[in-house]
Parts: sequence; C-alpha cells; structure tokens
Amino acid sequence: MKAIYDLLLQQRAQGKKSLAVLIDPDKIEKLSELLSQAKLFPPDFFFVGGSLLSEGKLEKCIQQIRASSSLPIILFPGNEMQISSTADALLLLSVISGRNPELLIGRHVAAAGIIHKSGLEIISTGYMLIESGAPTAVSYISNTQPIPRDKKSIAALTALAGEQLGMKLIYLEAGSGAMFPVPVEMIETVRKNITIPIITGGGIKTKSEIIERCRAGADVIVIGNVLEENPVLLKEFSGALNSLNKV
Ligand code: 1GP
Repeated sequence: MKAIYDLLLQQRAQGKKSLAVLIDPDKIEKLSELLSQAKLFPPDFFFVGGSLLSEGKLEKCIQQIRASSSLPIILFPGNEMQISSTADALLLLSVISGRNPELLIGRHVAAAGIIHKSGLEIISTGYMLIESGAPTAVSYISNTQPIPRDKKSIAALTALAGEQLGMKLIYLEAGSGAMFPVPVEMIETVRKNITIPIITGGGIKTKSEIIERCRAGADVIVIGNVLEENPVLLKEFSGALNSLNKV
C-alpha cells in the first residue's frame, strides 16, 4: 500500500478533500451496516480508536473492517494500549493544545518500543482540542484545557509551533459528540498559517458542516458518532466530498 502520508500530501496538492470514518471499537453495534454502506459509498480512510476502550475489541474491530474493505485503516489511539500491527498507520498524537507533559512526551516514551516493533507507518500529529460548547470525554480524559473557540490566533500559533516541531499533520478536534464542531473561521486562520494537512472532527453532523470546513482549508473530515447511529448518512457525506472534489 502506498504510504498513507504521501497519499495525503498528494491529495492535498491536488486540492482533493478526504473523508475518514471513525470507528470506536466499544460501539460497534451497527458496524456491519456501516461497512455495507462503506462498500457502496467508500470514504477515504477508516480511523479506529476511542478516548477509553473498555472492552478489548480493538483487534476484532480491525479484522471486521479488513474482511469487508481494502481501505486504509489508521489508528487514532486514545492511549498506548490501542496499538495494533494489523492496522496500516498510526496517528502519533501529541496534545499540543494542552500542557500535560504525559500527553506531550511521557506516554510516547512508554510506547516507543511497541510502536517501533509494530511496523506501522507513524504519522506525527499535533492534536489540538478546541472548546466545543460543553466538556467532552477527550478534554476530561486528557486532563487538559481546550483552546477557547474564539481564540483563532492561539490556535494558529499552536499549529504553527507543531509544524515547526516537525509534526506532519494538525488535527483540530472538537471532541467526539461535541455540541459544536471546530469553527470554520478557526480552520481558515490555521490554514493560512501552516502548510501541512489539517484534519478536523468532532460534532460534525451535516453535509453543509463538511463542505464549509473543507472550503475553509481542512483536508480530512472525520465523522464518528452520527455514522455510528445512522450509517445510511454515509451516502450523503461521501456525496458532499465528491461534489467538492469534482470542482
Ligand atoms: C474525531 O472525535 C471525532 O475527531 C469524531 O467526532 O464522533 O462527534 O463525529 P464525532
């Protein structure tokens, strides 16, 4: 398989936007239905992970996706226990919006050996939590404060620092099930200040929210909750991406 990061850069160079479906292995009641929809209306990637996995279903979940699809599977780990060599790549997240040293370097040191042995493609990712209307699982679990929604310049400088530190992606995260997705204006400002690809997710529920965020400069849109609840929405969401990519 072509290296996933190279693929992202290539797509970015062509102005192509991507859709990633986030699957939380703890919530896979409708996974078969979602995978059937993904055959008909394929996203670009599957992301797999969650803030807290309590049921040890990561491997089973990856196997189930593999059995039904040849799309890349990217780990989006809530912690170092969510690493599996059966995926294709790992977003190595550093929570650069926060000041929790464990999530900036501590856990990375603990997991470095396992990650190295996994053979996964490692994509160093500056992960930025953005305030989204109410506390989210990710802000609670990470024990960090999100960047206020109206502080575009803090977000832009944080993303720029991430790029200067050598990170390959910036992930603007409102949090799973967020009340409000990351503001469009914030994505626009971050886009103007960095050159690396931008991923955004958290609380995105509609086609227009996808389109606005892509137009603002996001390269990858991640959707979890609404597709978990209602897999048939994938048709509409991948249609939105296709319409943007045709222009
Ligand atoms: C990925 O956490 C998000 O960044 C997914 O959020 O579950 O709200 O779509 P939703």
